[in-house]
Amino acid sequence: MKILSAKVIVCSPGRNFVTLKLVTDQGVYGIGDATLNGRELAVVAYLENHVIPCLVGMDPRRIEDIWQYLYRGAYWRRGPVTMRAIAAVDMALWDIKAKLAGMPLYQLLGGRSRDGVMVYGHANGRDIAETVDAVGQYIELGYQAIRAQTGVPGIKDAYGVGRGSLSYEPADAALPTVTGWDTAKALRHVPQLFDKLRATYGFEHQLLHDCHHRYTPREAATLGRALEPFQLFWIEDCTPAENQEAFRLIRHHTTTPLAVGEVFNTIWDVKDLIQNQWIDFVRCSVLGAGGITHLRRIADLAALYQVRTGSHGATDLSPVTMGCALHFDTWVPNFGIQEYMRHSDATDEVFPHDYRFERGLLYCGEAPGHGVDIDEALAAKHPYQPACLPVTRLEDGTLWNW
Ligand code: EZ4
Ligand code: CO
Repeated sequence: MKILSAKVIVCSPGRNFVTLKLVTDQGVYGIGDATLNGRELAVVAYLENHVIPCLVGMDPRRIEDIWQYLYRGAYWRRGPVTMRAIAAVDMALWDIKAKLAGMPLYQLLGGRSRDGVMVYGHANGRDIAETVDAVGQYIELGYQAIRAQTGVPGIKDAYGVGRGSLSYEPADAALPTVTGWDTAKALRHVPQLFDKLRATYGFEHQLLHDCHHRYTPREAATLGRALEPFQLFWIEDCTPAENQEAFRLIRHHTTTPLAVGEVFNTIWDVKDLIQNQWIDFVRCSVLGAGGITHLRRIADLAALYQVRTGSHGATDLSPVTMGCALHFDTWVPNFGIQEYMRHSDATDEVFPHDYRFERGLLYCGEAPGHGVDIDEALAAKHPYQPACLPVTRLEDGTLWNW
């Protein structure tokens, strides 16, 4: 059995997606997601110039060997471009293998560990009152877990705040939008949001908050302590994690659960965090961390240290990644939670899928494979639109972490 051909499909049904399609000589095909938000065309070039020429003619059943070939064989290891290209191939190969077996993907991973997958939605508002209303809307939709972000007085476009609707799309312009940040203001304001949310809705629902790499370790520890009375499910990316040891200080000063990992590419990015139990949730995704083959290694390491998964699932991860993630989450024993930022109707139409939302849980389908396809004719009607993530500057003009 051979990979006959491969192609990269770039489309923009409301936002950009890069999709890989692998076709075998037996007619079975597989689909993978290769989207790298704001840097999409770098992965397209990597796949077209450096991966696809090697893949054609290979045996698609050799998933592990192909993974090693693309990782070790590149000599240049890791990084978001390489690892997303590998992830796309890996998703497509698992899709093919599961279709050949006539089974939904989770069966190949080891079978079902749960009925459905708890997801969290994104509530946001320009001020605390708007965010409280937005959380209420998610509760009415049946969500059990909700991430809450709010505008902060004196900060221009604080992270995670949309422009008048429930969802928000950070990659909003062809060149980066400039947003603002002020840690002192955020540290005073964010605890007031969660105080109000608990006073309004009680403690039944899980509440989460994304700090988006903005705080220093000491500031993050201060925030974690201030939020302890409100019993959050986690604070996410509370400090940048190139230096994993930065989490030691935070961990030793607060019992608020810590989550990190959406920008990580490999197990090496989380090794110290996991082995020292400095975090509670590892947020690597199938797309970001080299596909199912590599993510299961991360999850297995995490399980040894009672760290649970909390897969990244923003709108820049296509329905293909969501399909793979839900099969993975349905199997993985140390599952924590799955992020679920709903895709637009236009995106859902381009990527027909069989997962479904019910009472706060997502359920993967039972179709053979990962259950997500691409309608190529429809995709062709949505051509690529350059779109960048924003940058952040402090009040004095200093560039900060977006
Ligand atoms: O900013 O995926 O938890 N979710 C997030 C996302 C990220 C985007 C970046 O492409 O932090 O909204
Ligand atoms: Co995040």
